[in-house]
Amino acid sequence: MRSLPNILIAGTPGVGKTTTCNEILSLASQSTPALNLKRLSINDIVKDRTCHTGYDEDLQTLIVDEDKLMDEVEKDISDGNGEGGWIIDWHSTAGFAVRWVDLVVVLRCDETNILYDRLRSRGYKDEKVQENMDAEIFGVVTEEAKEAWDEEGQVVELKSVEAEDIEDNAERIIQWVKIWVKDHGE
Ligand code: DAT
Repeated sequence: MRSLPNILIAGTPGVGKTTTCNEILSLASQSTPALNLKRLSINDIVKDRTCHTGYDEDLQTLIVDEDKLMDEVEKDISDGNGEGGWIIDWHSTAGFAVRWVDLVVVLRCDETNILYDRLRSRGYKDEKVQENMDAEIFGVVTEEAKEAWDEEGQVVELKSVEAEDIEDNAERIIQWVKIWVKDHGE
């Protein structure tokens, strides 16, 4: 039984998932009482536990072995009797079992010039920048999430354009966690 919810922070690369997760964890530790939220960085799992089959030079990305990756994710999520509190971030919701996740937050940056600059400053090549820009414009991540999590309110989109959005979003997510805890309390 979970005592804290698991939250998947999803979105196109560059929308601010890592920054938002860090802010959520920082606010969680400052809460009274502190919320024991933990980070599950899927990027780190892919690299550290070799959940990939090689590197795609054109798209400058590791070719993810989704089955292996999801086995690893399930192990971590089930750890400690599945007590929950995982803040998971990944560019996609594909492969995640609906039952693992209580809330999917899709971060969105509809100011394409801003997203373009963020992706460029990472040294991404044209093809990779374009692929990600297209995904963001068409709302691919939200669509995919809504197909899987079909209950009202389980998928929320939050704007992540300006620096203050990071704080606002993290604060909203913390408030949501507190309400979840109250609703699911013993
Ligand atoms: P992601 O983890 O989604 O790939 P990130 O958190 O690494 O994204 O952010 C990429 C860069 O963009 C990083 O330099 C921080 C900046 N950034 C992201 N979201 C932002 C926002 N809402 N306001 C200002 N800067 C932001």
